[in-house]
Amino acid sequence: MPIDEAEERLRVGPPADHAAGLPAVRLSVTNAVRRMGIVKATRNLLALNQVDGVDCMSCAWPDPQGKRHTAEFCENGAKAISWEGVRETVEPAFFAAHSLEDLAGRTDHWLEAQGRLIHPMVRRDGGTHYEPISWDEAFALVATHLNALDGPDEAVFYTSGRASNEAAFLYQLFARAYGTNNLPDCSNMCHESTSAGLAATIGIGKGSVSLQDLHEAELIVVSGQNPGTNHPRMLTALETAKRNGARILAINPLPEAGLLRFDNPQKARGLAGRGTGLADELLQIRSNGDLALWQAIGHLLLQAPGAVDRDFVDRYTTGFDEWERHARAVDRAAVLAATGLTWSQIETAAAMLAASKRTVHCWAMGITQHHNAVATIKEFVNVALLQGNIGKPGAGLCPVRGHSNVQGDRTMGIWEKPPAWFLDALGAEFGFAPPRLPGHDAVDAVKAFRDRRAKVFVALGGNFVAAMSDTDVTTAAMRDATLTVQVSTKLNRSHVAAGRTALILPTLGRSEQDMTGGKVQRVTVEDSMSEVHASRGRSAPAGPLLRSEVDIVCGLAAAVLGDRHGIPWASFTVDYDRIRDRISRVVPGCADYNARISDGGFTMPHGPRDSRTFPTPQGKAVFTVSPLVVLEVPPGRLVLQTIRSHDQFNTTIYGLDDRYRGIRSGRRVVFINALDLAELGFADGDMVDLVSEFSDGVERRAARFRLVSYDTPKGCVAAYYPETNPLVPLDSQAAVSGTPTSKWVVVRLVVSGT
Ligand SMILES: Nc1nc2c(c(=O)[nH]1)N[C@H]1C(S)=C(S)[C@@H](COP(=O)(O)OP(=O)(O)OC[C@H]3O[C@@H](n4cnc5c(=O)[nH]c(N)nc54)[C@H](O)[C@@H]3O)O[C@H]1N2
Ligand SMILES: Nc1nc2c(c(=O)[nH]1)N[C@H]1C(S)=C(S)[C@@H](COP(=O)(O)OP(=O)(O)OC[C@H]3O[C@@H](n4cnc5c(=O)[nH]c(N)nc54)[C@H](O)[C@@H]3O)O[C@H]1N2
Ligand SMILES: [Mo]
Repeated sequence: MPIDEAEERLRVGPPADHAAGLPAVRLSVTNAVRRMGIVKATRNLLALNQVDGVDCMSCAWPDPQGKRHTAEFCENGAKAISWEGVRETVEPAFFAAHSLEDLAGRTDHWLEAQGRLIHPMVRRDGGTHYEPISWDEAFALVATHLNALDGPDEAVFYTSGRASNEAAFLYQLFARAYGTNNLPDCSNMCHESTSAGLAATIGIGKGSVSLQDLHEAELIVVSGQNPGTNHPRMLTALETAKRNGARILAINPLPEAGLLRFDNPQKARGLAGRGTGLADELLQIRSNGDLALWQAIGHLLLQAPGAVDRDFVDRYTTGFDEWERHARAVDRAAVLAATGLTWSQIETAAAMLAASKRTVHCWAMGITQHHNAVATIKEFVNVALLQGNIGKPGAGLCPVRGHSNVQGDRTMGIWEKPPAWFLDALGAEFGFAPPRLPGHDAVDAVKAFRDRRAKVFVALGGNFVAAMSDTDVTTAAMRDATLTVQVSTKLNRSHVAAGRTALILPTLGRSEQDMTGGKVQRVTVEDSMSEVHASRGRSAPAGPLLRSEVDIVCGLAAAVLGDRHGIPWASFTVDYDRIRDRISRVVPGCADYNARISDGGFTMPHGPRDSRTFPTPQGKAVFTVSPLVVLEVPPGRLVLQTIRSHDQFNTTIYGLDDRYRGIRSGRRVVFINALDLAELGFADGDMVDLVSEFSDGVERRAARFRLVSYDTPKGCVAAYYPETNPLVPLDSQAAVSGTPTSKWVVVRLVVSGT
């Protein structure tokens, strides 16, 4: 990946001790006006997250019920909507002037900063440039390729979590009617471990809380999450909970600003001071120490008077005795080695849990992107079950999702391993026999292209090449595809590292008015707390040729399938209510879909949350036993975690600053403990290359990072993604979920250029 020249101006200052406040408001508004102009900025920002407004695309945090603020958005939501609403457009002339080779030499930031894609483009086999193509010809080209494959499993249909429920439902229908379950999505790299861990224990792969539960909690545990940057509106909920008397326990290797204090920009009081203190305790745990920590906490809770909800355990769970035996025998030395904490710190945490009758457990990527992520999540569940913290007000499990509709996409059937009942319902509704073999997840998809078992890649959004692990392997694999099709809003690495024939199909963003079929259409999304609601774009589309995702999926499906199975693709584009009628008959919990979203939305059913019914094979919630494995790091090596800066959305780099961590004008930094610097013979400011070491014997390298002395546990370093993705081996995956271990990469540092 090319390196930004601006990196030369990289400056490092002290990290912030609190999040948001006045700078956040000022930045979000000036940014929006600069990118969109004042009229569009005002219209878009005021519609964000309002009833009948635009659902923010920056994260999956829910909107408050009832009264909302006039400005119901955060700094990063404003960035996301401004980034979509930019005035710049990428015309066909741009592609005539820039060959693929030229584009390959540009940075990710530069590519996206060119503006909105507005014309369908094709790179023909052997061509050096993208050229314009008509929609009809583009659809026909896809049909020719897909219908010439030896079998439907040679095609892969990827989805990024921004797609609406309507687009996602039709897209999986298209893939399955074509004949494959090859439906990898960004969840495979994100919360897949959560879905696996929760399904195995409480019977449903989704969180069990509402916003109100956070407000009413006595204790909120925030593990492996940086809400100040990635879910800023969660800070408002934490602030409310604090005001109601809650305590907060943060578990994170880094003292993230948003976990420490929050200066609420929506309150006048917040504009002046340093706001509300959030975390009462911060455990600076070593990377991947969480499984050990929660086993130790379980052990201590068994001995704490009144900490166990025996009645809940007896009535609603199974497997307790075995878990108890294992928890009582926990290996203290192993816990201390894995966590890097002292026993008394762990006792403090356990005492906070013991004292709380209503605890919410929140978590994100610091938990899910590890080798034993699924086991860790099951251990959260063990402790929640032990204390009866599921299915009562103020308590529960709260995986905090990333992409704004990643949860809804899964509900709509974007899943490479669909359950049989879903396929039965889909087949019955549309009169065909869906394929039954499980499909490829994200990692398997790369391997299938690498090994030439797959040939055509279709992406509904996202930036697969940059988001995936092992960038060099992924890039080579995708370049080998006979056809890649990207439905996109902005130019990115996946358009450059494209197949031999490559299509870019430009689409409307969520903030734009969708007039498909000649009427105003709305779409729906499901947030992290299973609330489904409508989103309606307001601003004029970036270009006259743009089509909605629904329209593009229907165009592709009609061209590829013709009238196979008699699915009325064209009719869906006339009125999205027709799609929702179909969803209501296929997806449980979606009855009366159209009526209920017109009425402000609804909550998807969730047995454990609603009635303490656990849809597991045993009919009860399941205590599970996971062996405590302490991962070894060879001498002189460090564990790298790959994280987001405050100025990016996944692979979209808005700018080169990370205000909260004291970084300006650069991204190629490695945060490292001062003791490691000294031990390894380096100093703050030195330039190094990172070399990752893995059991396959391959040494992967990423060049030119500046070392930054930082408050991170000894042995644990951090650097930004996607620059570090070349270091994550494709085979380095979480057990069971297959998620790339983006938070556990063993590296050594070498002096740059040697
Ligand atoms: N502005 C903005 N918002 C976003 C995104 C974005 O890129 N920008 N991305 C969206 C998406 S798709 C997602 S999934 C979410 C991601 O939201 P987060 O999960 O908050 O994202 P990361 O930056 O990966 O942060 C991981 C956190 O886990 C901590 N951590 C790392 N390893 C461990 C560990 O072993 N144990 C513990 N306890 N903690 C650990 C890190 O120090 C860091 O604070 O945000 C969503 N929202
Ligand atoms: N090393 C490392 N790798 C990671 C992670 C990590 O923490 N560390 N995190 C992982 C996680 S949690 C995730 S979710 C994935 C993210 O993986 P993806 O979802 O694939 O990637 P994004 O960067 O969110 O995709 C950005 C692109 O989406 C397109 N886009 C934006 N809006 C729209 C829209 O409305 N419609 C359409 N069709 N396209 C749109 C634009 O063209 C933009 O360039 O990355 C994963 N990769
Ligand atoms: Mo994500």
